[in-house]
Amino acid sequence: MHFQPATGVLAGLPLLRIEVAGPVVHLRLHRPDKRNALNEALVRQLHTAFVNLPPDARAAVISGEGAHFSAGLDLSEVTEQSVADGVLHSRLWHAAFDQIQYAPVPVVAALHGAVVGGGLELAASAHLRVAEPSAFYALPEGQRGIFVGGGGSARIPRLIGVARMTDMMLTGRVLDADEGQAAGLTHYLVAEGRGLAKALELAARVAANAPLSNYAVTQALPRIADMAQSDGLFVESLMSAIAQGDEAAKQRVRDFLAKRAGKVGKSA
Ligand code: 1HE
Repeated sequence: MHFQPATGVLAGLPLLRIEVAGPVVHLRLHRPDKRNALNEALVRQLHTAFVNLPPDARAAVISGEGAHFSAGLDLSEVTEQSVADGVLHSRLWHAAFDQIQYAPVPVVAALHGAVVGGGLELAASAHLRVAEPSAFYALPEGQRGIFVGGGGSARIPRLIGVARMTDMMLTGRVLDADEGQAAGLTHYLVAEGRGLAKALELAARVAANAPLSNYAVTQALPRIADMAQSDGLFVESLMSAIAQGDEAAKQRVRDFLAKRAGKVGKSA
């Protein structure tokens, strides 16, 4: 894949390095001296980036520069915060991470080193997670006297369950990359140094799907899972009919019937 620096709004976000290769956008957290700790500026820049993805983007990858994905909340910014500021600060994170979860395109996170606190909340807002063996996961909020504020209480239990998250927060338990994979935090565990390449490969594969079908998976699927079954089944029927009615779906089905498309497990 041949990456070029992003242009326009995406080029003016100094705490992110954003590059584009065809339909894939790669956003790299770029605060390695602070272990990609998420200060307010970086959270705002993530929001701006995901609001302004190029119209022809079909998938995005988030990674972290340096030895760690992210050390979470920038603790230097919280010491003097009032209660009211704290609520607004958390809502800012929610806006940014919602923009990732509900982005127009699927998002893959490439994880290595520390994926802790708000860093894990950020990773949980992506749709696919790839880890290297150096990755470790923790929620040190309990030890710091605070609580998750970046959507973690809503998203992380949906990945690993309330019981595991309770353990991580009460005891400070750190999961290594194998434990994170077994618990369901990550989808893929690859060799050290291969995480970004795997994430980009997955993004390219996802980008080749029909966009509306991807949109249904990332937007409708988690919402249906939150609904009562009869409501979910009705929404499924609507989403399915909408996706099926799209020309991209019709063309793909015609291609399969004409033996121009790959069989399951094989490319065309
Ligand atoms: C930071 C932060 C940070 C590093 N805020 N400055 N997150 C945490 O509790 C994790 C705290 N960080 C660590 O445990 C370690 O830094 C790491 C295990 C991630 C990495 O260790 P290491 O040895 O590679 O780096 P370091 O020497 O600890 O840190 C390098 C610099 O980054 C140093 O600054 P310097 O000016 O002395 O060079 C650190 O102070 C700085 N740094 N992490 C601020 N987090 C929306 S609610 C979310 C709530 C949370 O995320 S709570 C979890 C917070």
